[in-house]
Amino acid sequence: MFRNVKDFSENWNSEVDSTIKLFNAIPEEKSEIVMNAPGLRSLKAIAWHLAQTLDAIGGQLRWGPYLGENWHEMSPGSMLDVIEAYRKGSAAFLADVEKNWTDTDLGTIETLWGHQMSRGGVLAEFVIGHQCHHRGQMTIIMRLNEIKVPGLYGPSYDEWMDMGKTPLE
Ligand code: NI
Repeated sequence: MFRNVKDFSENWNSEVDSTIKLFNAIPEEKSEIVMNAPGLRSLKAIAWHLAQTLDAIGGQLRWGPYLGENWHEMSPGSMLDVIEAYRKGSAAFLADVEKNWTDTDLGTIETLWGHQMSRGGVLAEFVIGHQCHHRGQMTIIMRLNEIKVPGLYGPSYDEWMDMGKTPLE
């Protein structure tokens, strides 16, 4: 969990950069491929889910909305539209947190979809952890569809190859 706003801000900025790096690697023509099981999301659908997540959480905890009042009725459009919406929403969220939240607020106990946890815990698990979870799914779908995967916490296989090095086993 986060106990101070400044630590969250730094971490969030870095996570947003990573998410945009991943979204930017998805070619439009491959963004709507659905893998071979009924009901699975496409890359674009997962990316759009991440753009909407802050407002979905905010709807429960009285934050936002950051994409707009009608965020739940919006549709994603192109990958570039998704990236723009994600960029706008994540920046608006951070501006709200930095302006209106105190370190003490992060200790407030919240109820989110039946889970009780501190607001700093919500930031760690439902804001950042949830995003990492879906990015992991996306990198698998990307790999299986021959889309180059960017490294986020370290070089990806493709980046090792581009550097002319042998990827770690
Ligand atoms: Ni999700």
